Amino acid sequence: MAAPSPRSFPPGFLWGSATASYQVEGAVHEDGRGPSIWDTFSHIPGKTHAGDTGDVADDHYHRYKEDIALMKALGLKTYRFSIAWSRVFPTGRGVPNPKGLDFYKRMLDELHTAGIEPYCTLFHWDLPQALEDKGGWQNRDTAVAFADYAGYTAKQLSDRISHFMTLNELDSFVELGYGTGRFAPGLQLELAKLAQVRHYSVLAHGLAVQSIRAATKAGTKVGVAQDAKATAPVIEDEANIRAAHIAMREENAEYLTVIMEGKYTDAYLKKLGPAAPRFTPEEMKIIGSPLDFLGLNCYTADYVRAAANEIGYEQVHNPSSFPHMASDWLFVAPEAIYWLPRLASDIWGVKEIYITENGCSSDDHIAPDGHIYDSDRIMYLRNYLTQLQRATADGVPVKGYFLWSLMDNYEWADGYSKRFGITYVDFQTQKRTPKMSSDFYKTVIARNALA
Ligand code: PNW
Repeated sequence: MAAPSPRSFPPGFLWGSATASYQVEGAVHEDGRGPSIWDTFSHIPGKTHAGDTGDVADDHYHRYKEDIALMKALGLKTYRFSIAWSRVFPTGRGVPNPKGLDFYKRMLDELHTAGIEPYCTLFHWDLPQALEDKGGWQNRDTAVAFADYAGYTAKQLSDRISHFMTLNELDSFVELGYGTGRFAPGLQLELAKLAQVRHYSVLAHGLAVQSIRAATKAGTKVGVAQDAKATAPVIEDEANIRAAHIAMREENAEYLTVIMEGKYTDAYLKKLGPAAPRFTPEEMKIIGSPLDFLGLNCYTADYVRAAANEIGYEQVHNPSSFPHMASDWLFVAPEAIYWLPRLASDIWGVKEIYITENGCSSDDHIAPDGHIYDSDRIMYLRNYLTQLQRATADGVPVKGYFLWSLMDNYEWADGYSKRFGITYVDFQTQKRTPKMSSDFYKTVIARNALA
């Protein structure tokens, strides 16, 4: 037992790591898996870094036992993974493919043997291509199909999993997939159509909350994993903190706020004007279905300050000298992980929060002695965990933390050029080598504290 430290986390704090199906599994043609939009997109020349695809990725589909051994060596209490919809329903709906679920059952059994608690995400962006062919998230039917798949899958796995998340990062797959086109399916919709896609994404979440509840055994907990904008006060004084509260609701109006409140904010609808989504009161009730826990993915902050304008805040944009990690969007803003759960708990009274992702990319290299000295990742993690400890010490109900990621993997449009793992993966040989940050994280877990 580690001695209590002033920088301890609460007893029983759940230390974990996270991955996602398309980023690690590979085996894209195996056991009846149907194609997803990421198979299609990544094979279109010019869409991803160096034409990289997830065809093989970490070959986790075959190496999951080795990967769970890595988790065990770290002392992980929990592991967040996602299910590939098109393994379970190769065309998104209809007749299920039992071989697809068998893989997850094997993997879950191995986790349980290792004493690691699984947290399951039902959608981490790999939409079945057959559904995209019918309009994808532009089609309301996709939300219904998702709820059917989620309910079926949760029922099949209810004996092995007690925590389910519906969707991962709604704004990433909607805004980047249907807005800028940087992610699959690579569309650039006009604002009104995009706002309708946003609406169907939150509707899919709400419908799935209901179908998972109906299908699983009592005590099963349902949540979401959302990278809500962390509207941190640029200076922590009363006026700016008040501004951060307002900003948190408004900057997250299209996703987290509507999920928590079952209502779009007036300012959001006004801003969209004629491009506002079409919705019914019944849909809004479904979207606002109460959750058992809230998962927040946290990478960086959106700094705000008080302003004497109509809305009461303004964003403070980072100057070009603001430090960032290997990914140029990943500004180092440790207070994000204090303010994000704190504001969610203050505003919506959330009682159970998990940081479902936090981590960073680094230009990792193997040193002549075979080690990977990722001191910048350790710096990043130490600073974020210090702020997370500050949150728990202030009574913010954060129950666990999932480091992104257990190992280097397929970083979407950036392919294999950005490494987020605390384990180095040689993508030629599939050899895994824990980085120095693994040692750091192992120490934090063992002590349940920062030094
Ligand atoms: C999250 N951006 O994605 C995802 O949930 C993971 O799948 C991903 O690997 C991880 O964070 C690291 O990127 C994001 O460009 C991808 O702003 C891109 C952005 C943000 C989040």
